[in-house]
Order: sequence, then structure tokens, then C-alpha cells
Amino acid sequence: MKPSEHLEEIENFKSAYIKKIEEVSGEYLSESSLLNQYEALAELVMDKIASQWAKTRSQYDEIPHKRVYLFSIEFLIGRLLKSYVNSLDMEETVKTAMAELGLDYETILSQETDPGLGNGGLGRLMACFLESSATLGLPFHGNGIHYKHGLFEQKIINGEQVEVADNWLRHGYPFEIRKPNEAVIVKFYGNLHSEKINGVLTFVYEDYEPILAVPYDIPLKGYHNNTVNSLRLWSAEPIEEFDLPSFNEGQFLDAVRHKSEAEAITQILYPNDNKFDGKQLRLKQEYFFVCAGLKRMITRFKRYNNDCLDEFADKICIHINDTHPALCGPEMMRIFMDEEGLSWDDAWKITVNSLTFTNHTVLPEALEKWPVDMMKFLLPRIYMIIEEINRQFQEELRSKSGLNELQINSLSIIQDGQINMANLAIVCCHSVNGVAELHSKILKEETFNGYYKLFPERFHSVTNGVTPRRFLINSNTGLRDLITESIGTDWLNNLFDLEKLMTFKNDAPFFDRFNRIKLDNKIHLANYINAHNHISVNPESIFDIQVKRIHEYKRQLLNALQILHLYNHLKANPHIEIVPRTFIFAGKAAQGYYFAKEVIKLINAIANLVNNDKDIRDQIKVVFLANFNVTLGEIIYPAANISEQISTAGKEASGTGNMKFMMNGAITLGTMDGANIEIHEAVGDNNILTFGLSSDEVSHFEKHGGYSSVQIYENDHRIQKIMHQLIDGTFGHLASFQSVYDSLLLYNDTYFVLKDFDSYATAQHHINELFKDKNKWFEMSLSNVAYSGLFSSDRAILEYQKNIWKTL
Ligand code: Z15
Repeated sequence: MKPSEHLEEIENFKSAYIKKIEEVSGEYLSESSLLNQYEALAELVMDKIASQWAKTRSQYDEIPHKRVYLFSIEFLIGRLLKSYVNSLDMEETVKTAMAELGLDYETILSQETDPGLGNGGLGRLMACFLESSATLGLPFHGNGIHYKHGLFEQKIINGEQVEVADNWLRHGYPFEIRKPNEAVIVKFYGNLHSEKINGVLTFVYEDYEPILAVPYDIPLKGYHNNTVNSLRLWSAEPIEEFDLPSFNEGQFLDAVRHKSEAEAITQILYPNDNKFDGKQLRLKQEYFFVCAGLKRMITRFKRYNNDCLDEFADKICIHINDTHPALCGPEMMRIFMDEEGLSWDDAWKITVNSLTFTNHTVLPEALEKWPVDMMKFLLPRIYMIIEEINRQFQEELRSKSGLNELQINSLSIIQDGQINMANLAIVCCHSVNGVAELHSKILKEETFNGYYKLFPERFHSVTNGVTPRRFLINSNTGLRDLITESIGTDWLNNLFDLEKLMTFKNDAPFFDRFNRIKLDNKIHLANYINAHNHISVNPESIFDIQVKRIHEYKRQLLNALQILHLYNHLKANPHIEIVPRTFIFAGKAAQGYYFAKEVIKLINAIANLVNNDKDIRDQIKVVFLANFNVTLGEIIYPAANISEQISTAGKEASGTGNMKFMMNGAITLGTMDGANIEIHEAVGDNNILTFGLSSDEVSHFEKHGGYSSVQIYENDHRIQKIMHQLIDGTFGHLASFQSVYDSLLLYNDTYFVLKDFDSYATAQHHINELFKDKNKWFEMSLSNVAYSGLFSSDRAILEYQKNIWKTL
């Protein structure tokens, strides 16, 4: 763009904005509230996106590529306004226009809510996938739930987590469009009976409760292109608004009951991550968005394919994100047979050929198992189909596989009165994949070994990725500009290009700027910490960060205990000088997860002890930041020196925070778990710190009843000391961490915290030494940025296309 055109664009934008302010507020700019200023900007940007949206839709219809529909019960999309502006390549224009109007762009952006429609990694991964596929120009759409209340907001009061209901729709949401004319009906409960209709035995479904599913569409804009895809979120509503005054009392109560029962379905996101909580309402949610999404999609497909379903599986891929949407299998069978009149065999072919499945965890407590009785009661026809899928599958095994009855039973979809949803998904889908190499290997060799032996060709692996637009380009603008000035702009479209940065490893001016950018990012985070926690931290200290859901297997406890030990060490040796260290934590614990909440309490208790102890002379600081979400992550990742990825080996399927930190130049301190293994391979042994048991060692101990934590305790004075401190009044005479103590010593330390303690502490000490060598540290940090190309979700999407969806 010529400078004169740019000036004109700014002027046009300013006048359009002034007009928009009046439209949204009925006031002049000078009188308008901050919220109105944000709304006006959001609407102006949405206008631009909407016209590209319409165009993308019609282009997809003209040249029909195979479409991918991603079904997921969570989509953690984060704030969108800045993403839209940057993807439209309008950052300069909007920033300048706002400044010339006397407005602060950052403050306006901060008015946007962060839709918390997911718990953690699983939902955020889907958002990264949607962003990448739009950026790659692929027809790829999301299907999920329009929760009225997303994940709770976390407050920390007296060192403990307090949950406050999320209300992201409080002021309305400018980036969604409600589509009432595309609503569909979803049916629950009721009875089935068979009847001959025109001589054909048919199942008649009666006395069911119909619920209206209304879609809301959110546009997903590609970066610097014209593609706009959709995320469709379904909201539950009562089927008809009754004419209330004319009702008698009984009907009135029925109507009110129906309304609130309908709305309950999409009222709230279940706040568990990696944990199955078998509530009937959750099963309702799962079927609700599966049924609505499939119905709409099949209707649309028929309209564009002369009512013929023959080519369905060639043109559509339905991807199941974890087992939460696994009812896609039986629901497709139901629609194809009961509504479209196909035979079982024809319906089955289309179903299996269009479905693919990603598993995201091997933790047994996360694997979904629904009671048969609940399924039968809530979804009688679906249950009947599941039974028939299982019966035919077992018949086939009996006739072909040579397996004995015991083996056949172990593969059954229905076991001990429960429906094993992973088994259902594997049988109904032609592809199953894990999310990192180690995870996929465990799926094949352990978790789903029986199925792997039957269908080896179904098993794949795609290592997760994250979008570099959100997690580097838009959130670390200092580093973005340095990279572009150093290696040009190709890296924006191909993250592997970052490898060129290695040519700067001996470049003094680059070294200075690289370090200055990290320092500025740390100052930014330090200011945030000061404003929110009233703790002053030293931006020159090592920022050592662990942010993620609080979970025993992620071992925030190991981190906390090591800090306590370091504190003891400094107290006992007052002359010791260490490189100052700021330990930062953030993350939510599920409301009902007692142990995880105790860990939050412990971290805050340690923070209190350490931060206020004069003997420590500010050499260590501990900070727990409240309410970790996508927005806070965008401030944290760019400011990190150390990325803590310390899960018990074999438990973290992949991790994606590890990739976000790496892209921003943090050095991983991690176990050989999940995608840490690929990070290690990408950066090389010198640019990562690994420690702890391998997953083989962990599973060996597990097969032999665990290890003896008491024995470790008896031989390690450091551990004896910290264990006593948990219960001896160190944190005040009311604060005792007996349950933490017991889990480690009495219940034999299921997650190997004490077993890995020594190796972890050694690695932590090593960091202290490494950081003193500024050149060495710079090279490590630079290598992490330079070799992060593999961890772009663009690469992940391309692999899915090639190996799983066969759309390449
Ligand atoms: C969740 O966030 C993940 C897996 C699950 O089964 C559920 Cl229910 C929630 C996470 C994994 O724990 C994490 O390792 C992985 O990186 C992420 O999914 C995306 O695959």
C-alpha cells in the first residue's frame, strides 16, 4: 500500500468508527463509554469479516472440496478482536486511527470477554486447529455447545481458590450470529415400539421430549487471506414459547418446567479436565450437539447432492475430538436408517468411512463409561443401535478373528453394565490417533492394544501443534518484529523458516535486542503481577513458570516442594548467592477436586513464607496468578525463561503449553513425557533440561504395585525436612497439609513426586549455573524459537489432511 493510500484508509476508518459509535450508543464519541467504544470497534471489524464470510461460503459451494467437521464439546477460542484486526492486516490502521481519535487501543481491546468454553488443552487445541485451517484456506468447521456459562472465574482469597460464575454473554457477544431458521429438534427420553408400516418393520419413537437446538455461528478468519470458516455452537431452547396467561395452573407449571429443563442442557460447561463425571445432564449435552450438528449437515449435504447420500463419505469427514462426541456413530446410523431409509449395511459403510477419532488421554479416570440404564432411559433408540453395533462386531470377531470368548469380551463396547465410549469410537471410526509419539505408542501397546491387533491400519499419530499467530505473532510483537527484520516475512507462512534465526547466534546486536525484548516482556508481566498480586518481582530474575490446569499428574506439587527445599537451603546457608528466581504459577482446579485445591493452598502458603522472609533477600519470589485463561497466557508465555513441563512420564498425552513457551524462547524443564520428547528431539540435548523416570520405568513400577516412597524419605534429609514442614505449623498453626503428606507417604506417592525429587532438584540447580553464562543461555533460548516450526498447528493440520482425512 502506498503511504497516501494508507493515510486515506486511516481517515476512512476514523469516520466509519465515529459513525459506528453513534449507532451503538446514540452518543457522540466524546460522551461514549469504554464499553461502547469497544462494541463499535468490534462491530466495524465484524462488518468487514462478514462480507468475506459470505464469499467463502459461496466459493466452497462452487468448488466442492472434502469438508471436515470437527465435533468437540469444548472450544477455547480466546479473545477475537485483535486476531481479526491482525488477520485483516489492519493493525497499523486501527492503532493509528484510535490514537488519532484520542483512544487507547489496548484498553479498548481489554474490554472483550474471553469466552471460557473449554477447560484446558483439549478445547484450546480445537481453537488452534480452526485458526490454522482457516489460515491454510481449508473448508473446516467446528461444531460444539453454546454454553451460557463457561468455565468459572477463579479468585484467590486467603490463599484459596474461590469460584465465581462466568457470564461471558453479560453484555452480549458481538462476534456471533444467531440462526433461528436453522434450528433443529433433538429428542430425549420416551419409548420405542416396533410396528409394521407398509409391510416394513419400523421403530416408532413416542412420548419423547423434544428440545429446540438453535445454532450461533462465529466466524474464524484466516491470517492474511480471504478465508472465513465457521464455528457453530448449539443452544438449547424450549420447543415453543407457550401463551402463558391462557394456561391453567397445571399447564403453566409444566410449561415453566419444560422451559428450564430445556435451557439447562446448555447452561454450563462441566469444569473437569481429564476426568469423567457421569452426570446425566452431561450425556444430554453430548447427544444434543451431536444430533443437532449431524442433522443440519446431512440436510445441507442432501440439498447440494440431489438428495443422494452415496458420496457422503467422499465429501465429508466428521472428526470426533475425544469420546465426548462418540455418539456420532450411532446417531449417524439412526439418521441414515430411520430418517433416510438406508439399510444397516449401507448406513454402516458411510458411517465408518466418514468418521475419525482422536484420543487425548490414557488416564483411566478420564475414560468415559456411561451406565447402560442411563443411556437406555435417555436415548432408547441410540442404545438399541449401540447394542446392535456391538452384537455385529462380536459376531464378526467370532467368525473371523480366531479370538476366544474372553478376548472377545475384553473388546466389547458394553461391559459390566457400562458403555465404553472409547471402544464405541474405535469400532465406529476408520482412524484413531494419539496426540504425540509416546502417547500414540501407549495407545497401541497398552490402552487399546486389543484393537490395535485387530485393526493396525486404523492407528495413527499426529503430534499436537499451536497457532503461531496467537501465541507468537500477535502476543510477542517485539520478537515478531525482530524476526521479520532478521529473516524476512516467509516465516509467517512457514514456521520452519525460523531455523534461519540460527545464523544470528553470534550476532551481537541481535543478541542485545533479543535479550531486551525478553526483558520488556518480563517487565510487562512484572507490572501485571504488581497490579494483581501486590508482589514486586525482579524482572532480571529467572522467570520460572508453570501454568496449566492443577492436576496431580501434572505435579505442581513437585515444583512447590522443590521451592520449599530451596528456601530451606538458603535459610541454612545465609551466605549463598543464587541467581534471583521468580516462580510463577497459574491454573484452575476443578471445583470438586480437593487435592488440587490443597496444592493451590500450599503454593500460596509457600509464597507467603518465602516472599516475606527478610533472610531470603528477594532471591526467590513465588507468585500464584489468579484466573488463568487464554488472555493471561498471552501475557505469560512471552515473559518466560523456564517452562515447567514436569508431569509423571506417560501421563501427559502431549501438552501444548510446552509448545507456546518454546516458541517464545523459554527453555523447557521437563520429563520425557508427551510432546516434551519431540521438543527434546527438535532442539537437541543442549537446549532443554530433562529429568526423572521414563514412562517405561513408571509403568514398570506401576505393574509391580508402585515404589516405596518411605524408603526415599528415610534416605533423604531434604525430603524429611519438607515433609515435616507440611504438618508442623511452618505455615501457621492452622495451616496443615496432612492430606498432601499422606498422599506422599501413606498412600505411596502415586505420581512419583518423591521418586523424581532428587533428579528435579539437580536440574533446577543446573539452571542456576546455566543462566549465569549469558551467551550460552541466549543460544539455548534462540534455539528454542528457531526449532519451534514443527509445533505449529499448520503442520499438525497438514498431517491430519494427508494421513487421516485424506483431503490432500
Ligand atoms: C484435556 O484437556 C486433555 C485431554 C483430555 O482427555 C481431556 Cl478430557 C481434557 C488434554 C491432554 O491432557 C493434553 O496432554 C493434550 O495436550 C491436550 O488434551 C490436547 O490434545
